[in-house]
Order: sequence, then C-alpha cells, then structure tokens
Amino acid sequence: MKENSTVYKKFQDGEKKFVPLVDPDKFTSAGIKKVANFSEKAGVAFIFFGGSLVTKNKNLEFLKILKENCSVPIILFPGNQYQILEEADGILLLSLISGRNAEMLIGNHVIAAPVLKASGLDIIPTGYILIDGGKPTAVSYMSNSTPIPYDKDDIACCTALAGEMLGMRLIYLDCGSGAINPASTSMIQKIKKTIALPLIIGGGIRTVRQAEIIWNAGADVVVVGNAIEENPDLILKIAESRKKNGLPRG
Ligand code: 1GP
Repeated sequence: MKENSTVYKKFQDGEKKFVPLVDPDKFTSAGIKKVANFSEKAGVAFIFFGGSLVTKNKNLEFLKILKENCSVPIILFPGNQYQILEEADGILLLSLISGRNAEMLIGNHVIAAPVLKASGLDIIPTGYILIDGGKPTAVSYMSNSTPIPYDKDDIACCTALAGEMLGMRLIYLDCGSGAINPASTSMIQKIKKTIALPLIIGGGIRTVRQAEIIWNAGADVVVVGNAIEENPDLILKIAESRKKNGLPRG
C-alpha cells in the first residue's frame, strides 16, 4: 500500500459508502458511460471494476470510458492477474481467506507482484470472504473454493479476525454476484464488532432498502453490481438514500 494512500484514507474516513461495481463483460460502452455519469452525479466514493471471468477483452477500453466521463477513483476488483490495468487508481489485492485454495491465497499474488510493483497502482490488501448466498456463483466456481455457510456467523467472524491479524487492510464479505441473499444482518453485526477494519459487503443487494439494512447492520461500504447493470438509475437512488437518512458514521 502507498504511504499516505489517498484511497485507503477514504476507506477509513468513517463515512458510509456506496460503490457501484462494473463487470466489464456485462456492459456495453453506452452502459458504461451511463454508470460514469450517474456515479459522478451521485458523488459515489469509488467505482469497483472487474469480474470473475472476462471474455470480451474490453477492460481497457471500458476503463478509459469511465475515466473520461467521471472523476470518481476507479479501483480494480480483479478475478485474476490478467485484470491488472495501471490506468486505474488502485486495486483491491484480494486474498480469498474463506477458501483453502493456495493459488487464491498467495499463488496468483506471487505472479502478479512484479507487475503490481511496476504499475504504480495504490494496492490495498483485502481479506476476501465468500459466503453462501443461496446458489453457486461464478466466484465460487472459478475460485474452486467453498463459501462459508450462510448461518455460520462464528466461522465468518474468526475468518475476518484472522484476516485482520494477518495484516489485511479491508475485509470484503461477498455472497458473489447475483446471489439470492446478501449476507445476513447478524453476520454483518458480529463481524463489525469483532474487527476494526473497514467492512465491505456485496453480492445479492438489489434494492435501496437492502442497502440501508446492510449499512445499519454495520457495513462501511455497500457494493452493487448486477442490479445497476439492469437499472443504472439505482446508483442515484441508493446514493440519495444514503444522504437523506444521515446514516451514522461507520
Ligand atoms: C460481487 O459483490 C459483488 O462480487 C456484487 O454482487 O452483482 O450481486 O451486486 P452483485
């Protein structure tokens, strides 16, 4: 991580955040432009960019469209090391700490390390915890890892705590893109009480109400991907609700 990382400072500023996630495989260039315009208007903290599997080779083109159409920092959320683009502002260096797949814990990082070092990206070490959100997702399949069962709050808490002790700077609790259920409020509350790191929640959040419930349970950052692909207006609606409700500081 950069010394005085502006990206990390923003994660730590105590404000509840909403972050749209752009999976470049699922957008057209017109859709990407819409996300950029709405994100700028909504004043979102970041845009996350990446996916479990990218087949269309549009990553750089779409990243440039985002950069040209908004001033929001773009943070890579990569499914693998082929998604590293130095044109972004930062990267969540994800270690899949809920899994027992050595490649996702350290192997891919070894391969990526020299590329990351040369990139100048702001690198944020992130403990990534996959939770069962009611159906198998691309991330569970592609990472060859078993999600933590939906109701096993204790396993999720100990995993987050171990991630914190290992030096991760963020914890990202994810049910995977398109999950039927987002992580439970009880799991979010307990993890929030267990660790001091900023807590990101994603996977299966589709409505303003769900985002509010998750913020109130203790999430610092709510991430929405699928639902904004279908309805980019939701970016404005979720951002408005965040401001209107004067959510408590995280
Ligand atoms: C997936 O957390 C993200 O990794 C977002 O999930 O696409 O279901 O919003 P959704």
